[in-house]
Amino acid sequence: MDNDAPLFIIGDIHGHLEKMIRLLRFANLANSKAEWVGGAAQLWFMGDFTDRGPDGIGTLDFVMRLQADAARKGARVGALLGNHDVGLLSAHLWRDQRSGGPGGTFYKDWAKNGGLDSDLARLETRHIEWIQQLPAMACVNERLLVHADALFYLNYGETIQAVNETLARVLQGGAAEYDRLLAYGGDRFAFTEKNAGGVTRARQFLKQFGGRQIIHGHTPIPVMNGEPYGRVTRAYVYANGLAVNVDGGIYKGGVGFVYEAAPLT
Ligand SMILES: [Mn+2]
Repeated sequence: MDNDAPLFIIGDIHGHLEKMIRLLRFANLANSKAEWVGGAAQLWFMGDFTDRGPDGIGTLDFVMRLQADAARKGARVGALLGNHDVGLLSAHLWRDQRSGGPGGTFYKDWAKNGGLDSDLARLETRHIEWIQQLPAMACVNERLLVHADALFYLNYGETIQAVNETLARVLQGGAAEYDRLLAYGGDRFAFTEKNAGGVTRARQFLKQFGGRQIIHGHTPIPVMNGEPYGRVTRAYVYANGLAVNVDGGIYKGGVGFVYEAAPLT
C-alpha cells in the first residue's frame, strides 16, 4: 500500500448513490459494479454516507464493496466517520431511549436530522460493524482528513491514533457516550477566516494532529461561500490555503465532485 499514491477525495454522499457512482466512474476510480479501476491511486470518503438522500444503505454497500475490491488489488479506499453515520447507529441501538437532542429520543433526533426509515429498516450487522471501525481522522500525503470543520476531536485525544481509538470505544459504548458525541454534530466553521481566529485554529489543529492542510466535509460549500448549490463543481479552499472543504452539498442539489489532492509543494 503506497502512502504516496495519488490522493482522491469525495465528500458527503448522503444516500445519493447514483450521483456517487457517476462521479467515481467519471474520475476513473470505480465502475458501476463497485469494482476498483483506479490502479495505484487512493480514494477517501469523508463520511456522512446516509440520511437525507434516497439510498443510504445502497451507498454503504457500494463503498464497502469498493473498499474490499481495492484492497484485493493493492489499492486503498479509505472512509471517515461522519456524524450522520453515528446518528444512524444510535437510532438503531438506542432508538427510544432519551437523548439530549432536540427530539428527545435517539430515533427522533436522527429523523429530524434527515434520517430515513427506509435506511434503518435495511441496516444490517455488517453495516454496523463497518461504521464502528471507521477512523474519525487520518493523515494522508500531508493532508489531515476529518469529517467536520470542528474542534471537538480534541476532546477525544491529542493524536490521530488516540482520537480514533477513543471514538472506536465510544461506538462500542453506551447511549450516554453516543449522546455526547452526537451533541457535537452541529459544530462547524472552526477554520473559516470569517470567524475571528479561524486561520489560527486551522494552524493549531494541524500542529496538534499533523499534516499541512485540513481537508473536510460536513458543511456544504454554499453554506460557507454563498455559491448556489447547482454551481458547486469544485472544492473550496480557504483559511489562507490551510483548509479545503469538499462537501459539494449533493443532498441539496449539488452535482458533487471528486477532489484530487495534488502533492503540496
Ligand atoms: Mn456531517
